[in-house]
Amino acid sequence: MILKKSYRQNLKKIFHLFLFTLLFIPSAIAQAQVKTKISLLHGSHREGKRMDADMARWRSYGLGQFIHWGLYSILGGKWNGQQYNGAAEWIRSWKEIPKREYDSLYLKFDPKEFRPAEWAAMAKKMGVKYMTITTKHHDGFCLWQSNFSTYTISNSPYKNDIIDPLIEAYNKEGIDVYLYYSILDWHHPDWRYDLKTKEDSMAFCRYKSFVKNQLTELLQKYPSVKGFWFDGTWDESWKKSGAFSDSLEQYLKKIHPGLIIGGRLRADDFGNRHFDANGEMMGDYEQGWERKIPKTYADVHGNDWECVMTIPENGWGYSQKWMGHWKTTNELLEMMAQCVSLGGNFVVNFGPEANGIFRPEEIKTAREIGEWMRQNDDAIYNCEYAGWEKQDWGYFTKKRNENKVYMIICNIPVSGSLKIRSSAGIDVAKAFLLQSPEKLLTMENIENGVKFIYLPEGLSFKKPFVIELDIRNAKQVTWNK
Ligand code: JFZ
Repeated sequence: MILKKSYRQNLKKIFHLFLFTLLFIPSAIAQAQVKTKISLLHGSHREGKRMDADMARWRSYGLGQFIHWGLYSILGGKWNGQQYNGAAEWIRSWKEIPKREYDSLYLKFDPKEFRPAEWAAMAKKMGVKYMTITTKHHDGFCLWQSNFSTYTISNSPYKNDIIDPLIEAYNKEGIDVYLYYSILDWHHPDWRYDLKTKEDSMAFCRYKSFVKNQLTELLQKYPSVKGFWFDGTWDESWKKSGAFSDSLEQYLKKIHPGLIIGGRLRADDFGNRHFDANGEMMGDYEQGWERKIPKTYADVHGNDWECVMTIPENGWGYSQKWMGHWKTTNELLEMMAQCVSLGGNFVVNFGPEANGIFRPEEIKTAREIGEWMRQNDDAIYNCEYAGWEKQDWGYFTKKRNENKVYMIICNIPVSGSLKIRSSAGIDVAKAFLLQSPEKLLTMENIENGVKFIYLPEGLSFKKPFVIELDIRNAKQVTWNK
């Protein structure tokens, strides 16, 4: 009898345990899966955006200028009369070109027409708020007088530092300067693509010290720089150096508080780049939007970001022949509107000739963008994602901390009426063309938040144009960010 009873009890226990397993274990596993984060020593170190004043300034720029200038500018995409089909600044990697000959080009770098004040004046007129210049591209040639290399401007016929007067001229115009620096270095004897042998690791160790020395030197020489734009970080050697790049970033920020570094410098413990193994962005802003623009706000995952764009199809350094489609000013303006509407900055690249002169197409583009900016920059500077549903006519931007939403219109519907749908709780008090604030536009309410805004008849536009919406009831509303 006793035996039988305990047997029954045991059965009951087993049954309960079975039930428990059935009911709770799967949900426990699911919960654990949601919560489990891979523990990383060198992943992202911050949740959400950087909220300090330097980053707020970066966020307000809207428009920037990129400059690619170096030994490749001498060749302009051609070698021995043959056209290189890749990006002009990559020509050294072409099998047609003997490396020793490319590496001797510094003996010809003598930009007699280089006038930093004119470069800065052009940029100022274009309306850019920040500029990024190649201090050292993949070919390894340094445009500044570095004490850690002989392959620098000091040993060219020009001799003078390029970076110093450029920073001075741009800063004088109120434009912030950032330094492009390629980790990948085709010239340096200690650069390695991968670390396969002990010798590789030793050489790369020396290379890492060289990088640290050069970056320290740049910050010491040019204390007004706001950040670095790192590139050439895709090779195995660097991907295996996550601990180093992490400590390097922290060190640079320590010696230069406020420094801004994008997500293209580091690799995590497993060699992931841009985003760590948990999908978190490394660095201060997402640096992967290269010649492409996100389509929706969800695509930027709540991060700060910047898009860098070429005017020709591809190619950043000067090319005698611009390949593919050349973007028109209107196309670039629309791209800028799209970027700002999704909370990013838009950066247009320039590739001056080796003598220091910009090609006529670039001068024209800069002038035309500047003409547009002079009339419409309210909709660009210090603007953010509005949180309103995108409409076919163009892009919404919102002035940070103000009750102003802008419509940047790139396509006018044949009806002449522009549909808007504001966020819940937000109403539009008035709408007017930025160019004529005294003439209010007619609005028609359709349903909750949906309105039509009517354009005056007979208007015709050859460029994107802006309507300002003064919004109300904004105080009760949390912006959808
Ligand atoms: C790099 C360089 O190789 C190029 O010469 C230029 O300087 C450009 C701005 O940066 O090219 C890249 C880098 C990253 C991507 C594409 C091209 N990317 O993330 O897709």
